[in-house]
Amino acid sequence: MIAWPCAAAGQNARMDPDQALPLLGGLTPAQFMRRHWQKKPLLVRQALPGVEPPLARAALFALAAGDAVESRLVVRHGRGARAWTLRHGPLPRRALPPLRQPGWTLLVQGLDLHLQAAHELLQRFAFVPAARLDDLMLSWASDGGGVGPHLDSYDVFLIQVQGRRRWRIGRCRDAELVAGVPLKILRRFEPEQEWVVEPGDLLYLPPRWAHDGTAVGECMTASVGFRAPTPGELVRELLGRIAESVETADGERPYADPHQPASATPAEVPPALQAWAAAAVARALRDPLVLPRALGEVLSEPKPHVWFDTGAAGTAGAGVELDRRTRMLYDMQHVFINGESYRATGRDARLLRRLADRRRLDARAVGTASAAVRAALAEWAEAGWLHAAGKATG
Ligand SMILES: [Mn+2]
Repeated sequence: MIAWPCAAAGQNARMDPDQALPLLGGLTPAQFMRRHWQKKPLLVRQALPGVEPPLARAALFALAAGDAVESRLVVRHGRGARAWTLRHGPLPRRALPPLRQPGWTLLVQGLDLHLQAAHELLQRFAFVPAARLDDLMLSWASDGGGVGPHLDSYDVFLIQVQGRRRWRIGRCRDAELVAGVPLKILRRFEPEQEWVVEPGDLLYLPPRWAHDGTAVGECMTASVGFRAPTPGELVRELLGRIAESVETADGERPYADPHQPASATPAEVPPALQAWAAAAVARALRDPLVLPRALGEVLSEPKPHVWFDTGAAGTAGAGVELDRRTRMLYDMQHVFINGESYRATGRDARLLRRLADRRRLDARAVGTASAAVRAALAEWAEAGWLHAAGKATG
């Protein structure tokens, strides 16, 4: 049943930006990124011919009943503009309407963390940097189901995996929302284009394109989602990380003011304290590697509620493969894995970058690794962050 037709072809191979892909309707990833990414929509008929849902309806419903995944139920009651209800999971089966009741949708987030097939589908989009890739969501809808016309702040690839869905899309001229509903539904939506998609079809939408998808009979749609940090989120996380390293580095000596004169204006912040604060912040950022290191650690941090199976079998003599939950990134000085950073240079760095890009190393490559790299691989295997190749849990 788990049979993305993509599982074999090109899996874990190096992504060639100049190779035309059926997935992109014959465009190369380079052309797609230039012409469409963050710019304009693209509909590809039969991008993934023969595609099958990564799991059956009953299994999706069962997953939504547990608290391991983030799930939502959206129900439309009749035609009224405000007749929508939203419920967050866990969603036991009895919380879901009958299958024959039209107009409802179940959405399950982060399927790539739970299912190898979903992870592999997400990896088809590795022509976008991993730091930007977020997750694979799967939605099931009864006839007429959808979440209403809306905008997203992120790019999305919508893959029809079962049944048919009518998509209507348009530029957003008016972002005003319908008041008094638990969903963000556009008050005025003027579709410019409309398609009925079938299994295997793919629709790419840039951020802030209005869209409305309605199931034509029951259907399933997979969404490849992206992440784009806002300055507020990112600065908070970066400065939090940097603060931790400052605390351990200089033992936190408090401000001292042996030359403070007696004050006639006690409410005034002492200029010496202002200067000291500015110097402390500048000192924390003085090392030019501090910021890129914190960034890599933040970007490679696993999502909340991600747990690895520790103490797995050793990888001696075998190739290695990253666990599907592992986030591994690098920059010119570091390798980052699941929120931790390592300095790596020369041959070690080349090998670890290859592991990060392709998510696997063959036995020969592991055999040439230095003692330091082999020790790191053993530690990561013990932590459940990688496995002997071919033994990835499915
Ligand atoms: Mn959307």
